[in-house]
Amino acid sequence: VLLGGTAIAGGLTLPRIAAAFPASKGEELIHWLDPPGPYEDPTLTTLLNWELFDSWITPNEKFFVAFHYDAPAIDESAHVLEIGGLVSKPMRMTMEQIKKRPKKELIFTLECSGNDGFQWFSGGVGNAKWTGTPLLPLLKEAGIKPEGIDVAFYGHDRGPETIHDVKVQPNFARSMSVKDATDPNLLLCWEMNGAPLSKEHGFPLRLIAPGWYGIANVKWLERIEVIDTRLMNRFMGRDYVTLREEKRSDKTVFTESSVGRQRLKSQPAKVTRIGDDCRIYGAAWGAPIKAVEVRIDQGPWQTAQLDQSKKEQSPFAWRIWTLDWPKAPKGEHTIASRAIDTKGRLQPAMDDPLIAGKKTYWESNGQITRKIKIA
Ligand SMILES: Nc1nc2c(c(=O)[nH]1)N[C@H]1C(S)=C(S)[C@@H](COP(=O)(O)O)O[C@H]1N2
Ligand SMILES: [Mo]
Repeated sequence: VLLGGTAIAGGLTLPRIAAAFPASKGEELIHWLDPPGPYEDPTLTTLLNWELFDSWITPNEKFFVAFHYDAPAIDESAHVLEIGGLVSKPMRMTMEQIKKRPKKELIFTLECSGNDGFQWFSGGVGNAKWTGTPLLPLLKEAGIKPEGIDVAFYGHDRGPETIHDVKVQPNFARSMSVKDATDPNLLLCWEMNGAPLSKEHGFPLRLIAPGWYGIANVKWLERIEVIDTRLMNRFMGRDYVTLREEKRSDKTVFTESSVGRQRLKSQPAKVTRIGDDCRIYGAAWGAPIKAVEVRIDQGPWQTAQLDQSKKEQSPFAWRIWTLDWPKAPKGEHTIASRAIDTKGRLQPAMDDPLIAGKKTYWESNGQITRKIKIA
């Protein structure tokens, strides 16, 4: 019996599903043969364990944390957000004033741009409901002057940097063009999944920039400054730079671009079984998802089933997918996935020039292949 392209007959033990979670009764996890290695970076913590992936929303205590200097302890009652630089009306706002503004909720899958750039770095991604107030009306009140071309967002955190032999202690900062910074989806956020932001996730205030890699989502936000050049600090122009070798007719050129917008990606999260029937679970994000395809060993690309639960879909959130694998043969197998967005673009293969020619570890959105053994 073929139902919507998935072979599900009465004899199979895994029930057909509209929503991936919760698990069906009796489903057992099969561990991957290639788990990520132990963390090698103390500034990245709580990475998501994909084998335990069981909810669309990532609970706060399972949401990865990334920082570059430290996580400052900020007194909310003393915290002030400044909006300055090339604006007609510079502003200073207390948290109390900010929280009185119109509230907006948004579900956004935030991924660290280094995620999957190293064998040990997996699970630097999570999906949360962020609550705050839209940035755009504030920028309109402040009035960006016509000569402003970039909007810089400064965090409270700072640390030592050496730039051309000069030792300084700059604050963390990122910027966006005026066009990108005035996108109505940007939020000044103080709640994550209904709870106040934790110290690690940016208490008392952070920027949430849906559609952008983690780095753009400035935590411990204390100053927004409109400038007439582009901010070219460590997080825009030095460290967070993707270097690619590319072909231009008969020449090879090197391109260096600032890490910015999220890229289309998918991840095979885990495999479960009931008897001989297996189910592969995963997530896809980085762009509105049209489809996900899964390849077992060297077989054909099969269309995965996207989670149909209406409550678990949102334009900036990941989409959960499953592929049923009835009567999975015993032995070792590889499982790969690729996402296709609503514009028809395909997540690149590892040998696609975009990925193969990439020299730095940022923006590793190539197709991920995992290994498993069915006993
Ligand atoms: N002020 C500040 N904001 C920051 C960072 C930082 O070091 N300082 N790290 C960025 C990076 S690299 C990522 S991936 C995200 C991680 O957000 P999370 O810790 O809430 O998951 O925060 C971003 N915002
Ligand atoms: Mo990151």
